[in-house]
Amino acid sequence: MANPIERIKQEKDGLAVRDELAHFARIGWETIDKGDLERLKWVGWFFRKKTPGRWMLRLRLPGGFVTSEQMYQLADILKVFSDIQRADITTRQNLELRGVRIEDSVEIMSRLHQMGLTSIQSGMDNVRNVVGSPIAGLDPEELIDVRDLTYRIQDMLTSGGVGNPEFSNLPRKFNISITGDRENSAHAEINDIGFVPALKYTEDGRERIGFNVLVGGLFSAQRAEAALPLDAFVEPDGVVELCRAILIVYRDHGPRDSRGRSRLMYLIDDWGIARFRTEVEQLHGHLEPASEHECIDYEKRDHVGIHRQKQPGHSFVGLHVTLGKLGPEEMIELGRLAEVYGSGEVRLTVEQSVIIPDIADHKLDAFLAEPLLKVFSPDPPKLLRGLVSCTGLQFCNLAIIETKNRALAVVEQLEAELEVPRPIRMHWSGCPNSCGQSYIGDIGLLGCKTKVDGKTVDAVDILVGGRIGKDARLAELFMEAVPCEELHGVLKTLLVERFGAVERLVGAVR
Ligand code: SRM
Ligand code: SF4
Repeated sequence: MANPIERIKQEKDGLAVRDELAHFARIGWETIDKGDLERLKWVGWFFRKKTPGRWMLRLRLPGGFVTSEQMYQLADILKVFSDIQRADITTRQNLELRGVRIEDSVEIMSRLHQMGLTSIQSGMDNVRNVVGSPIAGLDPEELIDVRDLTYRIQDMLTSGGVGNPEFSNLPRKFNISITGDRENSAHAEINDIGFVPALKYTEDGRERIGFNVLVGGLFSAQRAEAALPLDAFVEPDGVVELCRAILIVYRDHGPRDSRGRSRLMYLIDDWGIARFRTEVEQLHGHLEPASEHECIDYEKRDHVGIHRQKQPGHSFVGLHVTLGKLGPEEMIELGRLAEVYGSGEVRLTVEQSVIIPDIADHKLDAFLAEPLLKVFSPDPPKLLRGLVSCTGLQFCNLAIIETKNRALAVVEQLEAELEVPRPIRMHWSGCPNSCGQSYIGDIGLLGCKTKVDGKTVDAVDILVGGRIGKDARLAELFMEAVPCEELHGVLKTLLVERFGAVERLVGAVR
């Protein structure tokens, strides 16, 4: 029996609402029926039950690349159309614009189109924002600059941003990651397809650079699973076609009965990886076996701070954006800094922060003295530096607990009390869906409820031990249903006992 979302899609394809926006803008949010409220996510418009009438608009920014001009224009959309004038950097290197009205959707979409951006197919049963290395083209040690590939994958998925019915009815959401650096900077292992750099050598010793391919990674309320090797090596020119073949196999054969077991990994469970590979080969043609020389050599960095680029005399500087929250004035300022000191480009990271590339040595001191860097620091305190959080109760329809404000309050308190030897990646999610990527945190938190003295209170499951980069592995459950009231004490003990934190001397500064 088809699940309710499958029925909605059978009645009318999600992408159909693309051509009906003027109608929805005219009739207003109160009159839009339930099916269309879901379908509007196919064009990036998310109805928010918490703020009826004020929607969230999720963009697509492959690889997290944004120009200064786009930052100015997006800030202007917030100023003109949003009541709360806020954007959030997401855990997929993307932006969500908050507080916008469907009544203004035609004008907003036209503005997006004019600035070369799209929000198409950014939600529901589509391929989400393609994540990639945020330091592509800058990193002195990268094997492949993946910028062009992130755009080519997106163009294939969305027919150049206008929408592609070929991939608008997948069994479920689908995530793609591609990196050419040696640190797995976009977390291949937690994506449905992950491309990681690898080398092969021909018989005459010539080096071939390409990617090994992982498949089936997912987090959901039911399951958290790292992707499996497909045993395939592909050269850069073959990436787009391999994505297409995998997607067609998933689209045509993926399970659709239950929303809870319809991600790609469930098809791989049903078939086994060997049959899945054979089915992909039947569409794609012969797949070359994976390379033994996979090039994830380092612990992943967060890219915060000053880093030398491959271009002599230039650096990229990573700025920490607390919990990914941006206001229009800050967006304008980021755009201006990128224009004045860099090359007019801002890059977003999966840690919900930003990178300004291409800063010439002679401009670096002046850049570092800019007032915005007091807010978006290149050298934040260690616990704050590793803090990531999903949207949580403030706006999310599925949230069980409030996240961002709570996460910040706990970290500030801990930061005042403890000296930690290194940044600790603390990843918060307001429910078990793990949008805040809790399973890759040193410490991961998943919102839930528990009972204290007969009263239901906010709580978290605590995960520990996620590792990223080389030898990535998912975090494991450490404590269940810890009431948020007790969280400070529990985290403090955990940081001391497992992460080498020590009490600060009274009055000590960091
Ligand atoms: Fe997510 C649903 C926010 C990354 C797993 N996610 C939602 C919704 C749409 C629920 C809703 O309608 O309210 C949330 C919107 C809240 C809002 O107003 O912002 C939401 N997810 C987010 C974001 C914004 C979290 C953040 O603060 O950064 C991230 C947006 C990424 C983007 O730009 O596209 C976000 N979500 C993720 C990730 C992480 C990732 O992609 O690396 C995951 C886990 C990885 C995965 O998908 O395998 C994730 N979100 C989910 C799930 C569970 C999926 C499943 O298979 O069951 C849901 C619930 C669902 O789809 O039914 C969900
Ligand atoms: Fe919402 Fe849960 Fe995702 Fe957080 S993890 S954004 S609360 S669905």
